Amino acid sequence: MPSNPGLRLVERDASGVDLAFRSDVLLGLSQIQKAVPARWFYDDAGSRLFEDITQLPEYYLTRAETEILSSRSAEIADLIGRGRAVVEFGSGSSVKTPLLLSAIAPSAYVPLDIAGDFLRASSAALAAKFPGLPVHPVEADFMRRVELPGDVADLPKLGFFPGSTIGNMIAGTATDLLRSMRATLGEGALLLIGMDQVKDEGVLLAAYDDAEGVTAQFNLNLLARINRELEGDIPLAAFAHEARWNDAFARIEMHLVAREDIAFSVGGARFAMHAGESIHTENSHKFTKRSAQLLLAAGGWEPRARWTDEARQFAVYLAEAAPVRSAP
Ligand code: AVI
Repeated sequence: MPSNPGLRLVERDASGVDLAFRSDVLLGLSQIQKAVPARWFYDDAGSRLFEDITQLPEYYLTRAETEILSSRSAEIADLIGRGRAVVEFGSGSSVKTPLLLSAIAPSAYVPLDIAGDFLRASSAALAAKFPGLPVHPVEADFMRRVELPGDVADLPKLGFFPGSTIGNMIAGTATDLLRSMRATLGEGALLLIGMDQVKDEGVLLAAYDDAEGVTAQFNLNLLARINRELEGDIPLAAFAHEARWNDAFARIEMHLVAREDIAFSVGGARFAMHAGESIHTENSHKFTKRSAQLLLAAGGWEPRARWTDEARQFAVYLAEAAPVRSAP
């Protein structure tokens, strides 16, 4: 295994329990507003459910971003130029990544992901689609600076972070991530990033509470995972999925709301909830032109171009690593 300062191995106890998962859940359930970080949604079942979400009629994000990448590919390619090494933060989508790579003739592709199995499978699929393109998967936690493979060190870089995943972080974490990306990619780098837009509340609520109930299953799978992996006995039927618009923070919040007074245990610890109390499971921030610009600037990136889909629901930004300055 290559030495990599960004690498975070999954630490497990003797019975195979992921220690970070257990500590996040036990700590999160002990707070006054119970909360579990959204990154724990994505076990195998959760990842499959998320794929299903991206196909839902109400979940416009994936379609809108794909529309931008395909309809504006010539302009995007013109601004990026040829020969950059594309560094994708995440394992890569089977549709969006090939769209970008076919448009810009890159010199290499470097997907970064902490989930090694997923990373290897998606890298192999991509290498088969682009014979001749060097593919260097790196198993790493990209929330911190990652040392890229020597083969791409001297190439100009393009970071790619689609899907509006940046919206799943609160402002401080999102800023830290943008700064880590800048440190990973270095001087002269570009970043192509998807950011979902503030829009009609009804459209947003439907996207996170679909008629078929797939998003509800995705949310409830977190409790099923806790029961499976952390010896929990949480009664799933006692919880209802709820999507809320938090206007002060311009974000959709997902909650699991107790339908009745309940008590349960996780990993030997006891918890109780009153009817109506919730576990906060996700934030999905939405951006305006100004708030997106401000966040990118705070993270050390200067926006160079912005594209939206026809219905103006979603935006893709191209930003350039800002020179390090000490004056305002
Ligand atoms: C991965 N992320 C950008 C999705 C979102 O829209 O915030 C996760 C998701 N949660 C519910 N539906 C989709």
